[in-house]
Amino acid sequence: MANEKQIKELKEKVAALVQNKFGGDWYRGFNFYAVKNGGSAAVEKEDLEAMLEDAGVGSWLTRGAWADGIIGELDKNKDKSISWEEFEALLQGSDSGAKK
Ligand SMILES: [Ca+2]
Repeated sequence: MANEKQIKELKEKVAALVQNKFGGDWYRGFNFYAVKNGGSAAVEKEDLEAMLEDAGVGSWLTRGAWADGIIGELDKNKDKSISWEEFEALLQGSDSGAKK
């Protein structure tokens, strides 16, 4: 998908969103978006696009591609949505996570 720099930017922006909107609680943030469309316990493409929009990632033109790329990276069981367990992998990657 995206290159290292873009992924770093993505993580920083999403981390800032979680910090500002959910007091740094990733699980709460995840659930907020997971139930947004349709109410499943997983984040689907639409939910992810809403999250990216709130985080200020990409534009209306590029956000769909971002969402596809992120789902491609994180969706281990290939059900086209991201469970909390799958999402956690993003937080544990290299230098991201709850710290800023
Ligand atoms: Ca999945």
